[in-house]
Amino acid sequence: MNASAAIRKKVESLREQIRYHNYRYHSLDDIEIPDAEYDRLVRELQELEEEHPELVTDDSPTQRVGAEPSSALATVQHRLPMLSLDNAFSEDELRDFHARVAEKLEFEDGAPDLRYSAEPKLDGAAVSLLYEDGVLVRGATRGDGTTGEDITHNVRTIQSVPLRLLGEGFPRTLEVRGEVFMPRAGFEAYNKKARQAGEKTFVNPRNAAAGSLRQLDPRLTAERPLDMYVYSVGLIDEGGLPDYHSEVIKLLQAWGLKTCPESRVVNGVEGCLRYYEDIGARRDALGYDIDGVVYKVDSLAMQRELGFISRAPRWAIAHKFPAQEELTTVEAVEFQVGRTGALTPVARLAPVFVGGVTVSNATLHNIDELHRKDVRVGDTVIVRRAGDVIPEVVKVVMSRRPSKTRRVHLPKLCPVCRSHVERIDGEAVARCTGGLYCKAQRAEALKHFVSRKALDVDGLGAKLIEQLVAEERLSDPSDLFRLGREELSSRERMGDKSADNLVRAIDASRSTTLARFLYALGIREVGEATATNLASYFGSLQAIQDASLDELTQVPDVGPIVAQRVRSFFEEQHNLDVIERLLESGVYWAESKPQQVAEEGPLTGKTFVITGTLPSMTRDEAKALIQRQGGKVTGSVSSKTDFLVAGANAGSKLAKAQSLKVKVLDEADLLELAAV
Ligand code: D41
Repeated sequence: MNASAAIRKKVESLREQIRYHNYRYHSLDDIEIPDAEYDRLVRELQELEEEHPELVTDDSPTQRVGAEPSSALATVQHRLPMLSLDNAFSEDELRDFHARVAEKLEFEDGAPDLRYSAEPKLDGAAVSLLYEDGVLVRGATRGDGTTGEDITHNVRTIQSVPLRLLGEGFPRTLEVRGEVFMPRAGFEAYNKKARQAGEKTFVNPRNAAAGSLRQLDPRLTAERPLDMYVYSVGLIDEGGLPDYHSEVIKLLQAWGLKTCPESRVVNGVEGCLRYYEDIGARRDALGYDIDGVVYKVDSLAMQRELGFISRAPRWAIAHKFPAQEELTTVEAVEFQVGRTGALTPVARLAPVFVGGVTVSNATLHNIDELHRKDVRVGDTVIVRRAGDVIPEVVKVVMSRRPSKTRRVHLPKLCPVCRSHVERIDGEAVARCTGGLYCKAQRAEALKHFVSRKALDVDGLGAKLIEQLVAEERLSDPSDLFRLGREELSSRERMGDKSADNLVRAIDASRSTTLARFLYALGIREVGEATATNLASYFGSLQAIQDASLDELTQVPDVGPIVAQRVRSFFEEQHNLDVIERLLESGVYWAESKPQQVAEEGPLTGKTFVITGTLPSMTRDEAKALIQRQGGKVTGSVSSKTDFLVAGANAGSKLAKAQSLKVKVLDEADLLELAAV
């Protein structure tokens, strides 16, 4: 049957896409789509070419699977081709493989106990090492199996590759093959460093390994934490080998080559499947990325008998794990509010099967990460789900970005309660300021509200609070004071007596102190000590509410960040409403006289700012000293500042003071001025 114009067009389009991704992968070391997607493109093209052989051309990517050697590295001809591996994507495909093996070997009983050597399928780069008289003379990439690239200078930098074999008895010429990979810890550490230095990071450990091997400068390769496991013998000359693959592996190990410690001999398909399960369960703990397991018929005589078809041996197969990376599209970017008010951007995705489950949400961690990856609605993205880790967006496929997309911004208002969102300079996390008011934070905030150092309601446990919040019985904290004993005693594990006690405890908690109440509000950074300081300094809630940033920083222990938190809290109308309703419900305390520090002293009338690290006291101690002597301490330098006290590593405040001609003191000057 002749191919239609539509099929010709499809075939050409697939070829173009595959060539493009080959180039990205091999030449640029910068992949755009996950492997599984690339494999599907190739499979689709192979199938179309099988159905329509007249469409096959010499330059089709299927006729040259693998890499084109980079022009800068010398090419190497593999005298014995490096074979490829067939894949099994399911148990059925594995059973089919075994059935073919048993049939070809003329087993009548299906060979239930046939010995296989099983090992993890490392996700790295296939490499050939050539030893002459025990000396490493050449390293080469697999390339397309026939022609690879000379990477001798780079493999020599890998610590686990012996430059000279140990012991004796090895063939005069010995070519071994294996996988070069980057262990996950090394990969993470490398990327962390690169990120800090503002350099390019690797998308995954496999790319890192392949990219590192193709460096022209071995000094660069030497800095990469590469490792290599050897998994087979290629060419040999003047020497023999044992009868079983598993014994060959032991021998290679004895000669100083590194082999995978997880390799095992197993019996029949059932043994293979148990091995697959076991490695699958331990996949995340292995320390390196694998994408499946490889089974090899253990007997070399049987291997010879089985031979190969086209480029793949009939005696080996790769049993793949479900792909951990897939492509999908972003339908929305939303912000989730956590129990502590942190906003986390989340990508809502077109559902996709990845890492063994269907995924429709992926975390973007925080707003910086979102902006770094620049994920937009409508984008095609790579999602990754490895092990039990929450799915994440790895990167955007920029070439597939539709026209007219918009950058996603941090919302100004909390998506749950419409309170203002606050992000303190230099912090990765943005937070809702709604605390007790915000539904997402209510249960957590209420647990804090009733805790021992706050309003101290005895007998109101975390479980009960969560139940009551879920039932919307505590949609406002003041609802606490309207809980009746009937509704409480009707609950599981809550008798009349404990319900009575709880109602009494709630009632008693109305009488409190300003410090406890402030602490109970759950303002970020306002712990018990800070709440106590604020309460005694200002004496009344109203005074704290009315205090400016400058006034707040007068309080011992309160710096600019804490002051900002307090201001943001009281600027939020929702929070004032919550307080109002609590007071209406009968919460009360005795107010006291403000105990503002300013005593008369040598520093009376003078305003100070403190910055940097002082030689013998902390900034808080310096602040206390200034206040004891009648001075005032504020958080930022302005024309009203009289003195800047600067220690080591003073930054922008010092520069500002100099530009405003504010007098700068060191610790000794301060001590002198304070007359101590
Ligand atoms: O871990 C691997 N990636 C791996 C790859 C392995 N453990 N064994 C392998 N065995 C072979 C044969 C059976 C052909 C000796 C392989 C590969 N081949 C292989 N790697 C890349 C292409 C083929």
